Amino acid sequence: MILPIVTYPNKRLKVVSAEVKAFDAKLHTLLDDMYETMMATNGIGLAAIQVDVAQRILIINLPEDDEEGTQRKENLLEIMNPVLDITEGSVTYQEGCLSVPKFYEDVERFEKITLRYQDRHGEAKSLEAHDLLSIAIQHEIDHLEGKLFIEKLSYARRKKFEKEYKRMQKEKKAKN
Ligand code: QAP
Ligand code: CO
Repeated sequence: MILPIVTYPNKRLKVVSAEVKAFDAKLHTLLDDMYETMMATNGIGLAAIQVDVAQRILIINLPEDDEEGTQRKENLLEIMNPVLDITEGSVTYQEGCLSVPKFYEDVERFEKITLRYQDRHGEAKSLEAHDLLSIAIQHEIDHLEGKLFIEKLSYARRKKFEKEYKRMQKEKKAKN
């Protein structure tokens, strides 16, 4: 089932998500629905709070490195209760977010991270990530803390964003 995406400035996005404790059929249905929702909206990463579930759940499905940039389900990462262990370096990448549609801006992140988490069965896992995967994980972990990438912008860029975003919302309203 495709779920509605919560978009900025909805205050639900500011909620700090709670630890996942039940690794049951309900969680699995949510993970499947999140995947379907992400695919339907052309996303590469999604946190549960973006579909209004305040639990520490995120999924990531990066496109292949080939020309088509196909997303393969076997590359899907399902991450519950993530903890960053080691962080290194810094990179800047032009980020977007399904909850902030049609807006992209440069954000600085750690280049390399080491992560502990649980899979859909509650099994402990760990992962070393760099490049786009590292960026995506950090972006999604921020959602679990109620943070959006636009909060990382400079004051001037944030103001420019607010102005553009408001104008876009007005245009959308006029069309409806
Ligand atoms: C987070 O972002 C991310 O504005 C996932 O109109 C960001 O999937 C991971 C999207 C940067 C890695 C690097 C955004 C789709 C998707 C939009 C997304 C839009 C349609 C964003
Ligand atoms: Co996001």
